[in-house]
Amino acid sequence: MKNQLIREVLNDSLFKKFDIVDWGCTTDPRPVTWEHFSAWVEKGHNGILKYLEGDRKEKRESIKNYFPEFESALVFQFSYADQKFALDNFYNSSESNGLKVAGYVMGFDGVDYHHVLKERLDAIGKLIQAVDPEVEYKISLDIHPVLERDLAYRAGLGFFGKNSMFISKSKGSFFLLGSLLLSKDYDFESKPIETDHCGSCTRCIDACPTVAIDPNTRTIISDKCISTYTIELFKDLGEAPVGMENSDGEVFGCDICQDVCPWNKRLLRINRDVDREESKSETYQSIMDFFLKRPIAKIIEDLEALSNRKFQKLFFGTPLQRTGRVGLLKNIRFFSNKSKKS
Ligand code: B12
Ligand code: SF4
Ligand code: SF4
Repeated sequence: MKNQLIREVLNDSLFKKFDIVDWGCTTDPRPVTWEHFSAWVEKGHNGILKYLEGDRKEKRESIKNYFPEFESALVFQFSYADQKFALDNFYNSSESNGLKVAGYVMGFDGVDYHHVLKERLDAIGKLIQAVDPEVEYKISLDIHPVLERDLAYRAGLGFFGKNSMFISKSKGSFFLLGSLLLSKDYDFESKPIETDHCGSCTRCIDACPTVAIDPNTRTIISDKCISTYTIELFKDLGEAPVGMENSDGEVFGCDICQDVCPWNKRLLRINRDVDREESKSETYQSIMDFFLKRPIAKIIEDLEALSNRKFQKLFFGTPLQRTGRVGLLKNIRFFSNKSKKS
């Protein structure tokens, strides 16, 4: 009975409201790719991402290490594909200054998805608790010690691409994953495990400017990845990944290995008639106006003149806060130096 009522809560209008393009469930707390992940860390491929080592690595071996009451997970795919494609239209326009931020940055009106999706997941958790007050839940959203791609795989939502992205045949890869870990199993119908759909394609591997994809293991060598350098490295230590000079203005995150993927191109093609407008939100526009439309020299001048505190205030609640003023200056100077050299 409760199963039925909760199933009714998880309805299409809720999913539409929250940009959820697919969802699934799994009851197994143990990742099937644990050995794969562990070997990646043992090889040191996590690089500067020290939070994936030691205890925090071990915790990922079972969801029960994070949430002992775990009985099932509801895994959601939150799409930002439309805003990503609108952003690409902007990059191709004469208004663009040539700098790029990753699609997910602008995908939630310029607001940090950790805030937006946490609210959505909490709202769903509360709806479930309204039906079953005894159920407890915990959120898994990026920063929690859960192998999220593995969880989504077990929920039958897609496959692991050679670019290491979790890909859905019908939704591409421009979505984020977020899950509700529940202390009960409602016995929802499960989806079959998806098979690999990369075939002989190597487009992502060929397109990665820094050769960060290890084709044998389908993993990323973190320190070579532009995403790591531009988001996770907050100081200017003078060493950008070799090959970054061949990238295309990526100053916060990188979408290159997804842009070339046929599964995203297909999504764009089948939805070609969708009217994609840029968000009108103030936060979105403030990032566009400051970073993506003005001459690069002027951006550098303004960032140099700002205090760290003022920067944090200006970009409060956006993904850019993570890297901060100094980290962004490092990234933007890289492209300024590059264009001076060429
Ligand atoms: C650390 C991290 C990073 C690191 C390392 C990325 C990486 N690929 O390992 C850096 C900073 C580089 C990064 C970059 C990005 N990230 Co990130 N990141 C994470 C984080 C926190 C952990 C990932 C991790 O453990 N990596 C280690 C590898 C070994 O594990 P994995 O990525 O889960 O990959 C699994 C599959 O590769 C699988 N597998 C694949 N092939 C095969 C083959 C065999 C035989 C087997 C057994 C297994 C297997 O096994 C792995 C272990 O489960 C997750 C959130 C989370 N808690 O999981 C987000 C996450 C993976 N990131 C995400 C995003 C959006 C990005 C970026 C697109 C952001 C951007 N635009 O710049 C890029 C994409 C780069 C890329 N091509 O992967 C999303 C991905 C959503 C999706 N559709 O896949 C996640 C899930 C966050 C979220 N909640 O949505 N990220
Ligand atoms: S995100 Fe960019 S740098 Fe990282 S693996 Fe993909 S293409 Fe290479
Ligand atoms: S570009 Fe090709 S090889 Fe890479 S993830 Fe997409 S389908 Fe797989």
